[in-house]
Amino acid sequence: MALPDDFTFGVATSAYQIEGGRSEDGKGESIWDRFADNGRMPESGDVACDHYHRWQEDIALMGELGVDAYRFSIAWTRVLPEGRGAINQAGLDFYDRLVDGLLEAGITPYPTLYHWDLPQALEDDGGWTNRATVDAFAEYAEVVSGRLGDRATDWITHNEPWVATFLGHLEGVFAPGRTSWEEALTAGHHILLSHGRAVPVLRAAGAQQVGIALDCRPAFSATDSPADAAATRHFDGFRNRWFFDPVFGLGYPEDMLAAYRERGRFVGDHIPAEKPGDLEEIATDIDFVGLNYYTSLPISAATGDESEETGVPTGPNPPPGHTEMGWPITPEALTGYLVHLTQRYEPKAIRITENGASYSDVPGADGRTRDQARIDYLAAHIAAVDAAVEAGAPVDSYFVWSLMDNLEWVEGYRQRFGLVHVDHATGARSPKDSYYWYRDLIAERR
Ligand code: IFM
Repeated sequence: MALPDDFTFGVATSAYQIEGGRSEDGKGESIWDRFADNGRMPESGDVACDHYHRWQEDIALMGELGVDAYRFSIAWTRVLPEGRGAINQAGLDFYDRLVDGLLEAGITPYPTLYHWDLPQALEDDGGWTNRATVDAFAEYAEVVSGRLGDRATDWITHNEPWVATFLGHLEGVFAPGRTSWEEALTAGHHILLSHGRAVPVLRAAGAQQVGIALDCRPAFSATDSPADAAATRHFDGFRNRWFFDPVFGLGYPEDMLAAYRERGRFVGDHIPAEKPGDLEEIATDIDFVGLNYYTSLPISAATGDESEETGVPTGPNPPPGHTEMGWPITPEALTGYLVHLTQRYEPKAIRITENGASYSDVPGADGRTRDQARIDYLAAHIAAVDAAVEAGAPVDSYFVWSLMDNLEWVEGYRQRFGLVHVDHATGARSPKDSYYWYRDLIAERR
């Protein structure tokens, strides 16, 4: 392997997907609590994996796995139940204990400030469409890093702004369920701006490495036709460049601004939410960019240049070459995309902050979960990262999504991404074959 000796191997989770403890110890309501209450999900995260109570068991599982680092997210409403103002010390205490427990186990904590669970109180005031939420986010960053910044050195501001922006504010299939271009472009801009505003706040509290986790869908043209090539370029702008470009100081892509103007998404030269100085703030210096990678897809004019045709989630036995999310398995595109990011943006470092696969294997009569398909997926993608490093991409970390089976948002609990099986009726955890495979890979490299 070309991966350097100090390469970091980790696992990732997020608060709403694992914690449960919905209203415990003063936690406030988030937009996902409300979304679930409104019947927009098959199951809620009220209990999830009950990590709020079982966190010590989960740290022990990570300790045995031998990971270097654990990426988790903070529930904003545990810390600031109303989004800003009164601080809930009990919520901070939870993350304080978690960080101490991780450090005692020799695992580096990687807190992510925002994995989509906006306080409902802020949503009631307009949420991310309201510029005041940018200030609220900076205050939240200050409160959390003020408590954890003496021990947590590696921080991520946002997880997957594309999802929060477009699934949450344009397609309305994720919380908060808004459905307008104007709101989506405004929300996305404020999310990016809040990233830029939070980075210096985190640094002031002691953070040494700060970045943002951007998701991507590398796209390739389904045919050689000029129409499909144009659709692919537009899709890449919509899905990828709209976030990567401003974070790396290139501003919003000119071709997309022109296309959005032409399609009547906004009037004027800039998206209306953008104020002088915003792009400079968004382009604040970061230490790494996180990349969440799962799949890539062919684009054609016929399938559309703004709809994500990644496939229909299935049950067990997905079509060959697909995971149960319906996503094509395309590790080679990861190598290509890492090289592309390196050339286009020259990041100081790239961290694969998520990569993994959904397969619903469960323990057999002997208690063993034979999830060979997940092992194959992970092995192929780690090899793809290795190839990218060989080609010069500065990738220094890889996090499996996910430590354990959890709430896959609007898919509920049926989609299982974990290295550890979770029986959602009892909360019982049991490591799958992939867990032992990953453990051995890490051990062998050491
Ligand atoms: O479960 C999600 C996670 O919350 C964000 N990235 C993609 C994962 C799988 O869909």
